[in-house]
Amino acid sequence: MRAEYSSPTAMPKLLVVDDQPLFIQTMHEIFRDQYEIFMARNGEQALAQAGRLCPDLILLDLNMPDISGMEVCQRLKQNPALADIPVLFVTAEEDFESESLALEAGGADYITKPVNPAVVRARVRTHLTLKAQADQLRALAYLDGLTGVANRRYFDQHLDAEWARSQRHHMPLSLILLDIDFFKTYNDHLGHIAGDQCLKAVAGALQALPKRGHDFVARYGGEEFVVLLADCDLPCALRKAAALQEAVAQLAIQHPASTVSELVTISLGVASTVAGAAHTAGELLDAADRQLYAAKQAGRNRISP
Ligand code: GH3
Ligand code: MG
Ligand code: MG
Ligand code: MG
Repeated sequence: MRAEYSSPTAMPKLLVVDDQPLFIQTMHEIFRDQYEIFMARNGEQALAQAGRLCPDLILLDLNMPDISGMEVCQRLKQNPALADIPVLFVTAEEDFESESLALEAGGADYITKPVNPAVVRARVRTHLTLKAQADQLRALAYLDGLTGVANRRYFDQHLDAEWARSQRHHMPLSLILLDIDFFKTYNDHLGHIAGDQCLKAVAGALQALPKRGHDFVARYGGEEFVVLLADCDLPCALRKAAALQEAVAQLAIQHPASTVSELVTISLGVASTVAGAAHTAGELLDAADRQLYAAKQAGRNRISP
């Protein structure tokens, strides 16, 4: 799942794929007032454009000289980053066998040429609405409402998947658990609204750090966050932890009630599969939790080990 959604105010992006320039022209005339139109003349171009633009919807011809529309659709559906884009086939093939195969391949709809402008418009609108609703539901299910980072449920799923992947490929996996220091007194002194703003700012700083391929930030609970680092050993994770601590320091949020700094600080616990020899994903989490506790005990605003 992508954690980013196109803004509802932006014009939706339509990718029109057809080997006939005249057909692309027709679609352009039908849709240009409501959507941003991109075009591709063959399957290869379609896949490249889809990857680059991540369009909101694709109108896809079935018969094209190089890669067939069917294969383009299958390849889109195999790519997790593109699989959710609705693909509407638009074709002169009127037989039910082509139609059922196209729907089997993951097509959301099947429209026959010559198209009726009102019908194709209505179908496109329907599929865009369904897509927007699905995106909203996914955001509700997987993202934390306050901070916008992944929630605990998404993290739990992701941890299981990354644990399995690291075992399969014999790669290290590391985890950083971090917690805002003296956050209760922050709330007590400045109020809950300021507390919420502080949580948002900290989450934003964690998320904004440059990421390697599979780094994953989630809100673990209250004022606790977790960062999962795939293919990263303990020294790598400790460097990342130092960067996170520095990123929060750079926010320079005043904390009048803290006894370790005049600014908001975090404590971080780091655990890694190789160094800690955890046998399950749960053991890795427990190890990071023990390290976080150690960082708190040692005086806060620090990284353990
Ligand atoms: P420590 O340094 O040991 O972590 O102390 P602490 O005060 O940060 O820890 P404690 O667990 O006692 O307090 C956590 C506080 O976080 C209490 C709770 O009200 C606050 N908190 C949790 N979630 C939210 C939230 O969504 N918004 C706000 N404003 N506060 C929250
Ligand atoms: Mg064609
Ligand atoms: Mg705390
Ligand atoms: Mg806490």
